[in-house]
Amino acid sequence: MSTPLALVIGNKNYSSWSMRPWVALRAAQVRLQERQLKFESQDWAAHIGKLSPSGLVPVLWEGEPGAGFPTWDTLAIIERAHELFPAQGIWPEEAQARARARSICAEMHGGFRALRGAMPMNIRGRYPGKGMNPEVARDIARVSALWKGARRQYGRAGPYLFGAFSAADAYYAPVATRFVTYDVALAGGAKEYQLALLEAPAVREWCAAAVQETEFVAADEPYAAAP
Ligand SMILES: N[C@@H](CCC(=O)N[C@@H](CS)C(=O)NCC(=O)O)C(=O)O
Repeated sequence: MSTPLALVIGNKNYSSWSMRPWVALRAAQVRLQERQLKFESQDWAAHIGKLSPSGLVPVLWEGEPGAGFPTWDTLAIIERAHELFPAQGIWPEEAQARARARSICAEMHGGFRALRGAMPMNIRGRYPGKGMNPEVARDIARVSALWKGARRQYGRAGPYLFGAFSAADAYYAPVATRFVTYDVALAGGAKEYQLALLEAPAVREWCAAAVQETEFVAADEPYAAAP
């Protein structure tokens, strides 16, 4: 029997970094336990030190969470999962497509700060028009161009960036939900791709759980007063 895997995640409504590997591994049919630590909870305070070397989520554990082998930070988790399950399509199969997918994930990982700062992920929230400014508009234009470019060049075999669902789609799933939350208008191919991404089964599953969560985390809610 192979080593069981567990992913430590935060709130499904707010934690975009948790969403990415969860969706990537779910879409790749990787069997995975989930250990959720809600932000600002006693559970978080009591367990984050043992469950996360960096003090952040997500963390992938091979074996018992807190005792097995941890991999932390989203891109490292995706790469580790790809090494463990090389045939599961976590990255595109063709070498240049795989390189391009890694580029666009790395660009998300280190960039789009204006968009991420002004439009934090909040799957259940609806704040049309909030957060828009010239820097955010530039980030949105770049996301849109990047989506359309990957679709045009690599996406012929399916509805996703590289045809079949891959880690690149998981990386942009929290962006697709932000565009709903803040009612960001997209045109043509970018809109089509956003809708396909939101309909992907793993993305739907995460979002369905996210909208059930009721915790209010002020740090992730710049446009709402605490209830
Ligand atoms: N670069 C990290 C970022 C992880 C991150 O910032 N996680 C946030 C949640 S989305 C977190 O753990 N926040 C808790 C805190 O700052 O105390 C990754 O890719 O996993």
